[in-house]
Parts: sequence; structure tokens; C-alpha cells
Amino acid sequence: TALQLAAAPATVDEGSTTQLSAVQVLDDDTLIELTADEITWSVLVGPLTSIDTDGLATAAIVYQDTSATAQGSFGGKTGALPLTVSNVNADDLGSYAADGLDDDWQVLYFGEENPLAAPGIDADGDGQDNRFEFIAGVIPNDGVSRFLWRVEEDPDTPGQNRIVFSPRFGDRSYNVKASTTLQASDWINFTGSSVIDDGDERTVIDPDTSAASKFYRLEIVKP
Ligand SMILES: [Ca+2]
Ligand SMILES: [Ca+2]
Ligand SMILES: [Ca+2]
Repeated sequence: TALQLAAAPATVDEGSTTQLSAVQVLDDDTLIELTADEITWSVLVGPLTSIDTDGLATAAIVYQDTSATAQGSFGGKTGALPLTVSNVNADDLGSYAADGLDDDWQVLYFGEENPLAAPGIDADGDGQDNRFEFIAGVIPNDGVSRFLWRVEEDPDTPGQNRIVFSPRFGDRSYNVKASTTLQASDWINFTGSSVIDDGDERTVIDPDTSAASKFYRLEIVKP
């Protein structure tokens, strides 16, 4: 004989429950339905917080889709059931919840429950906090990895400015704005200037430097 376990659903959302069930398979392949409370349930491995005596399993909060294994025992036989806990909310894990940074990114660089992973912390002391490094796509625990930008006179065309920044990623948008006064109403987007990409570096040309002074701002948008 053997014990065959099932779960409905087999893939369970984090923080939700799934109902486990079991059938006994006799040597002649006869199936005998068992009620869940006849089984001794346990969590073998993975993010299941509990399985009650009626076989209702509760999934923990996770930062990525994670495998778990439930175990059931009956009449001296033991069966194992692989499950998947789905990461349906990217920002709900413990002390990292609802802080605007994806939890898998925070765990990747800081492990779990690390106060250095908070958005406003500049963990690597490079002058850019974790929120900015997350948006910019650079590494928050490596002080050499930071977003760089500069404004300079174009060496090829004196009298015109160029704004140079890196790294640039295809899944983000980079909006350069300019102002001659620094007043909120005076920031305008560069729409007509030329843009040159070289690897992960982008150069935006501003041919109009007629104003006495000109200020630039760069907005990074991560979807
Ligand atoms: Ca989650
Ligand atoms: Ca978070
Ligand atoms: Ca860094």
C-alpha cells in the first residue's frame, strides 16, 4: 500500500490556505478515500506556517515563488506532497513590507530582516540611498556601483551642452528637464534634442545655451 496526497489548489497564494487530502492505494491499485483528519500532517520543508488536523495548510508570506513540501502519515505509510507558494505581493515581507522596494531586491542584497535594507538608508555610503539605487538599478551594498551623471560643454561642438549619465536600462525611462530659473513652473522637457546611447551610457544634447544660466534635472521612472 501507499499514500497519495493532493492539494486544492496545488499552487497557493502567500498568506492563503489550501486543502490537503489523501487516498490510500492498495497493492491491487484499489483506492480508498481517507478523511483529512485521519492523517497526521506535518510541514516537511518550506514556507507553510501550519497544517491543521483537518488538512488545511496555511502558506507564509514569501519574497519569491517558493517550493514547500507537506507530509502526511497514515497506517505506517508516509507520503510527501510538493506545493508552490506564489509571491502575489512583491512588497509584503516582514519588516520590508509596504516600503516601496521589492522584497526580492532587498533580500538579494541584504538578506532578511536587515535594518540596512530600509529605503532611506545609504548602506554602502556612496551618497545614494537604497530607494534611489533600487529605482536607478544599481547595487545598494557596493559603493562603486552608483548612478552617475554630469553636465558639460560638448567638446565636439563648443557652445552646446551635453548631459551624460549611466547606467541606462531599457526598462526604465529617463526624462531630462531644464530650467533657466529653478522655478517649479519653468522646468521643461527636452523633446527636440538628440539622444545618443553607447552601451549603458546615454548622452542628451542641448544645443540651446543662450540663457545666462541653465539648470538640468533628470527623472528616472521604473515601471
Ligand atoms: Ca510577497
Ligand atoms: Ca519591500
Ligand atoms: Ca551603491
